[in-house]
Amino acid sequence: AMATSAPTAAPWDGSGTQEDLMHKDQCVLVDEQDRVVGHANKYSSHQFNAEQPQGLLHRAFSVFLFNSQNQLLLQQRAAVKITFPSVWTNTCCSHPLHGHVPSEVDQPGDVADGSVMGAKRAAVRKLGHELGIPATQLPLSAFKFLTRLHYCAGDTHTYGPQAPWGEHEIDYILFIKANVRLKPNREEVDAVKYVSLPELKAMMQPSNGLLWSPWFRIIAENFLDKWWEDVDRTLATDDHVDVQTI
Ligand code: DMA
Ligand code: MN
Repeated sequence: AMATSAPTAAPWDGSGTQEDLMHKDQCVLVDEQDRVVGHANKYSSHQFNAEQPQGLLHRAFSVFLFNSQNQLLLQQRAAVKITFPSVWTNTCCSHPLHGHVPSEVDQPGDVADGSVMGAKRAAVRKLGHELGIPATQLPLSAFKFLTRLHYCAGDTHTYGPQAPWGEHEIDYILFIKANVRLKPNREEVDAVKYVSLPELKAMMQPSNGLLWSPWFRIIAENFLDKWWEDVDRTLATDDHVDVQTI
């Protein structure tokens, strides 16, 4: 059934089933230097098959939202998500989309000066869609862009070694500190939880049996401690900003 939904002519309004969104959302395709090379819907860009064993490299963003006590908001993805269902992960992840006005597609200069307004606009849109956070509580100026990560991971946990889906992305990391109202969308999110760093470490112990997204694991294992150690400094300075390396 997955291959039969036709894209609709209606303007995107954030609604629809997971399968609709797989066809409507137009991801931004990039090369390894993060230069835009085209666009493709979420369905084709995330397909892992003989023709494209690593899918199509595209842009994404990952938001890490902290409350006033510097606790990180985690989400457990909904069981109905087609890619990476039921895993725990950072506050919100998605893709800047092609064809939105104002644009969600950042140009090289937007990365060089750290502004990445396209990624930030996409983040506000998706924090609203997934978690019901009002845009008024998420000023674009409150987001801090840290760096970009390039990673590739098949959804082997859900679908086995021949997973038909996966992620292959250049992921823009965005930090924000804000006290927000939450009204999770059941189509997207099964649970939310604020945690301190020690609480996260305990939660990630394998003996707990919880599942984690591959991108969150990579970030948690390699970067998160130093970014989270002093969140206020991470947000207020460029100490942890790297606009060069991908
Ligand atoms: C994709 O997130 C982005 C990353 C960084 C993994 P997603 O699958 O949650 O996107 P969407 O909710 O738009 O399907
Ligand atoms: Mn993706």
